[in-house]
Amino acid sequence: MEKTLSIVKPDGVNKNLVGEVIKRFEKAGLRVVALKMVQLTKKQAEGFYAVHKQRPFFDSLTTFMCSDPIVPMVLEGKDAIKKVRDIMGATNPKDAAPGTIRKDFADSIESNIVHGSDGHDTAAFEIGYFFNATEILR
Ligand code: FUP
Repeated sequence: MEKTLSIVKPDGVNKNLVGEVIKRFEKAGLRVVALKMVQLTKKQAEGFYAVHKQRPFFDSLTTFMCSDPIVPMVLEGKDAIKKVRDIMGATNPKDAAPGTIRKDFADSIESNIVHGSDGHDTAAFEIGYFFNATEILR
């Protein structure tokens, strides 16, 4: 069993897609083991995306991520990290495969509805960024 972090981003929350995103994960056999709604500060968004600090889109991305509430969640299941990324689709919705969340709902490479951890180390960091041990089902 593997755990990963996903986030319904501000555009997903504003488009009323919280349930749709969770439904797609659950249909794939993933289990929600932690869930909350929060609005990040700019500093918190910058901390979450610290790996992208040098990238040209960093300021715009972190401003977007704190613009409205988000719904972070921990998902558990076999190959959870890869499953979530397959269900999300490519970062740029123009490149995303049919039937993926980003292909179906995203407006742009920045406003792309959903986040998913891209590896074991990032999953551990990102889960810990939003949830403490007592908030995750065991
Ligand atoms: P992903 O793992 O698919 O979310 O993509 P990345 O980790 O490469 O990028 C994180 C976020 O930065 C993306 F979800 C959206 C944003 N981004 C841009 O705004 N512009 C870019 O050119 C690349 C990423």
